[in-house]
Amino acid sequence: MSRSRSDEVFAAAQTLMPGGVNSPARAFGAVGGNPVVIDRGEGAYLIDVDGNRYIDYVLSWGPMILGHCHEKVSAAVHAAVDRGTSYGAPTEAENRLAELIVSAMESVEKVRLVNSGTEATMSAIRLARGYTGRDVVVKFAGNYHGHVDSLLVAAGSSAATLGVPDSPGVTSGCSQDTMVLAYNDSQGLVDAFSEQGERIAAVIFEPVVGNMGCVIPSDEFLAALRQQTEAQGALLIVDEVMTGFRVAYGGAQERLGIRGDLTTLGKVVGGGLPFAAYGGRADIMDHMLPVGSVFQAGTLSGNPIATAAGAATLEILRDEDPYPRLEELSSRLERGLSAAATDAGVDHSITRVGSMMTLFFNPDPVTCWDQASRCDKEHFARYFRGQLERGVYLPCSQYEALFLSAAHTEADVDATIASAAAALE
Ligand code: HOZ
Repeated sequence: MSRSRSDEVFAAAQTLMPGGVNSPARAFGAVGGNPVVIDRGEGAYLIDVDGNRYIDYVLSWGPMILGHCHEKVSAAVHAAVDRGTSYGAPTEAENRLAELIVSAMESVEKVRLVNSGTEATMSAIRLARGYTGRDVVVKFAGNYHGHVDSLLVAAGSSAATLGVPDSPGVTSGCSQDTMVLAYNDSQGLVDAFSEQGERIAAVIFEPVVGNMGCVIPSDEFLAALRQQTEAQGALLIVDEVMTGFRVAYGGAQERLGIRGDLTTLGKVVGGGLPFAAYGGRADIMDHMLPVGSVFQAGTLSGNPIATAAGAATLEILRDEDPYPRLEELSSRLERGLSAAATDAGVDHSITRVGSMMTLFFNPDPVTCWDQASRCDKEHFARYFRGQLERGVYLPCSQYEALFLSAAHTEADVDATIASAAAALE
């Protein structure tokens, strides 16, 4: 497969942007070689600037649950563009999307629309601190909540992939009120609350982790999160940027039967446009300015094009309910990948929740960062490159989940399994 044009474009990009990318997750730092430069998306596929076609399991790192260029989403975006691209004033379109979010997610009574997952988590943390009058925030090693200074500590995703889980530039002042615990360690959480409970404003967590690969919380851990925060007057922030409208229409909270005080959303909720949101109990959300006094603002917040894409996407998900089919398709891929790895004699474990999944090059089930960090990353890199050469576009890190879309077919999945078998040999 030739990618000469891709290499040319990327060489130019490196002279213009640090590392040639606008987000380090896209650099192939952990797998070697140059990133593929994309020309366009079509349903479940990406086509690069050399004309090569790939089955896409990155899906823009999650948002494109309907596949690329869904007819109705594209039509909604075109119609919105024709009415103006930004007004910086209230619109009916904001109500429409806010209403969809509030009806989908039981724990969200009021919502604020913003532009990125980072902005959503940053604002939710500020609100939690403003509401409780406390400073400390608990997060879990290997969870990633965007590049918020105070949360860029023991962070997953590209921060872990590229070796900066604690980034330079984050001052000790910013991170001194962040307490890092191990995911799925219920006792650790109980101990932290018994020692520092009165100082803890919030616990933020990924209800299904996607940013150290796909990792599932135990029932015991979920129960401890709710009990400890409730008993000690701290807020539970469920970071559903990756899982919201992805693992179920009502997100991980619906799927796992949990309820947070605040929820952060991004990715699917914006239908592929820069859009995110945070919301939760009305009495907490009303602490935001202009009702309350916690500050957060944004020129492009609730942008009409982004809200059009988001609302169209959610309406399709609500009306067409692709989740049962996504479950079947994803389970077929899980079984096929696992069988291919077993047949090739590769030590592995595989974790899946709905249409997000990770094949870990680790014989043990991965339940926390300690275990995730022990994966054979060299082997992952060889597998990644083998799949890419065969036209399968996977996340370029062992510490990211792959995603399926409603546009994927059984034939795509079977082709992926066949190419995995060849790549794993
Ligand atoms: N949140 C994304 C992956 N976990 C990162 C996407 C990006 O940085 O481009």
